[in-house]
Amino acid sequence: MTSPIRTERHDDVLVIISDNPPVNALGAAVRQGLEAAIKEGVADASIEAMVIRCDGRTFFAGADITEFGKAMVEPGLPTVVDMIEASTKPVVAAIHGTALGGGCEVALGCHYRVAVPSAKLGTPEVKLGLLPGAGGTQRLPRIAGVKLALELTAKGDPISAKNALDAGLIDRIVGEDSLEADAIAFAREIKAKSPIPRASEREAKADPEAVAAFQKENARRFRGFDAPAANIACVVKATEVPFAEGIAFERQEFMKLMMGTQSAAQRHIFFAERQAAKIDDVPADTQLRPIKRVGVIGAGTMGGGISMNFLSAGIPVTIVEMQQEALDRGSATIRKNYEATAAKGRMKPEQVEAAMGALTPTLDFDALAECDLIIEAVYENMEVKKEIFTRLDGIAKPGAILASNTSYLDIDEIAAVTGRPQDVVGMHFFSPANVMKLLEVVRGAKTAPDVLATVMALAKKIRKVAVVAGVTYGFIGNRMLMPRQVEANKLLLEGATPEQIDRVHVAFGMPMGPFQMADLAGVDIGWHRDPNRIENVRDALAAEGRWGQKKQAGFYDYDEKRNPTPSPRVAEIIDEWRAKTNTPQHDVTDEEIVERTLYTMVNEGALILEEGMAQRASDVDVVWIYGYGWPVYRGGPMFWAKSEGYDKVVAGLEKHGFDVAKSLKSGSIK
Ligand code: 3H9
Repeated sequence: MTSPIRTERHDDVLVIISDNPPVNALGAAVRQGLEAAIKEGVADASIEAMVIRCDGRTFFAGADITEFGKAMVEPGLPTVVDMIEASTKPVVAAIHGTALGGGCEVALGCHYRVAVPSAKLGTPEVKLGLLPGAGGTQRLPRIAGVKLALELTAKGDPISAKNALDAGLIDRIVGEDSLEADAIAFAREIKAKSPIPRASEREAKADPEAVAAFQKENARRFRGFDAPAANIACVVKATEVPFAEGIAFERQEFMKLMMGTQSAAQRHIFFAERQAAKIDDVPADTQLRPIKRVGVIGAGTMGGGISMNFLSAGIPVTIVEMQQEALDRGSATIRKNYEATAAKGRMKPEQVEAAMGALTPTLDFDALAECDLIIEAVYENMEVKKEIFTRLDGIAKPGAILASNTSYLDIDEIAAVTGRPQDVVGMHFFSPANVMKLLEVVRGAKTAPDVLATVMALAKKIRKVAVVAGVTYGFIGNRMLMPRQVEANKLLLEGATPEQIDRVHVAFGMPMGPFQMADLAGVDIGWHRDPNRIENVRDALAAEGRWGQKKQAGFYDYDEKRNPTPSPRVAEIIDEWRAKTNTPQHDVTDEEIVERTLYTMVNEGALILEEGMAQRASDVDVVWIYGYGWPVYRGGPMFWAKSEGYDKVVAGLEKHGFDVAKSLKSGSIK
């Protein structure tokens, strides 16, 4: 097999080039090639400096994650990085694309770094439940200081070339289209400089105040995760002990994380997210339909949020409403949201104007005729949706994709009112639609493969994680939410409190429990608004005006800052309902809450898979991670069930008399 590493001589400079598509991951062959190339450069008397660069779309994007958990093939990445640093001739990293993780560590092992303006550098290992394990935690604080090292390692977000230059992480920004030539010229400038700067020989200055401030600032973000604390500990260690000792500590912490369940879960999600984009019976090279303009019907919260996704990606949007007032309100909300983003410095004023300039608000339904994709985002009512799709069928251009944002309703029934059911698909965005990353793409019985492929590709463009779901009530996410809701309500009557149930969910790692979620979304949602028809605790709360946070009263009482406290009135209402329904009480344990509200979701997920309503278990996991805030360190409900042990989950379900899905019982979930 030919090596992915080749060398080219430019008189006194040896250029070492990696060509390992798609992202130049540092697999065994790349590491072996790098080792050999450095040896070649050091041994050759005519070579005075070396440049390392990559072909293709990016500099090394990190260690090869597919090798994790398998036997290590020598040389390991730490050895390669040390060897680069130990070179007696200066080595320059020439960076384009993203120098991530092990890729960034290779660059830190080099004596100098140059990058094109569009390049990014980062150590995202923490997002895989890991830490930079090839010397990154020890070299970063030595080169760029403790503060930036903490930001990069414990949060994992990359920084731009400009910021890297300001922080001393790179030495020069070079021409976007002349990386190699500029890197060679740079190598010639520094080749005679002595001594060769080696990160391991520098000192990392302690900054306990910065560490304390960083921990405090990010406590919420890090809650439940093991890896951020390990990253912080390694960076602090760099300021306390000699380099070699720091490296030994880094290795020990890296191995601990690598063997743990959190990293396994986070790596599972990394691949699950990418796998979700693939549709088993739709070839990857399916010809896509061009989407130059998107139409959105409904300028409410959902329609506005959906529109923002496309506007932000530079795709013009025509938004249609029935009343001028609603249209104006919708457009104003979009502007307000963009301006709020700009105020936080995350958007430039001209970008706000560009996005708003691409928005065409109109009352004229016929204006949708020029759109290539039209998304209906009106309220959940089948008759209304059918009427809209009948009208759309009459005006949309041939080949336009007609999508509904319904969260529950039958896409096939909607498609059937059109003469083009092959062009109809569900696009279920999650609220707030401009923020939440999940998109459920609902495949109808007749949805054409190229429609699916186009929507999946578009999802990536608007930075969503898309998952294909079949036509089933609530699709994947909301269908699994239902058993959780039913059981949580029953548990209230049987003796649990909203606080206990929510506490168990938050301790598990969910952003909030079912009752906190009800209060946030609105207890009145789904209520029939008939004060004479009160069928459960929730109706009773709604009938009393306890609609949740917006009324400062729901399952909890709230102060003006929306801090919740347990409500004596809610306890009374629950008591009344216990009496009314003659529900016997017992001591509800936390374990029972887990079994009845979380295991039941797993069971529903298994049924969804058995019915073919999701393609694979990892898709179900992606839905829950990106749509509902399931803790990523538990890898999604199906991964979690597997790591808990299917037997344990089955026993927990059977204990409470649930019918267990066949595939869960036999452990054959895929
Ligand atoms: C590490 O470095 C540990 C060290 O500190 C210590 C070692 C001792 N390995 O995302 P895309 C695949 S940990 C293997 O769709 P994009 C990916 O699965 C690593 N495969 O493209 C996909 O495959 P497929 C730290 C990888 O342009 C294909 O490449 N580094 C790796 O949207 C295309 O990926 C990271 O965590 C990998 N490292 O985004 C960076 N990376 O086509 C992880 C990607 O079969 N990578 N693949 O589905 C990324 O963030 C993005 O892939 C990147 C490109 C931004 C680079």
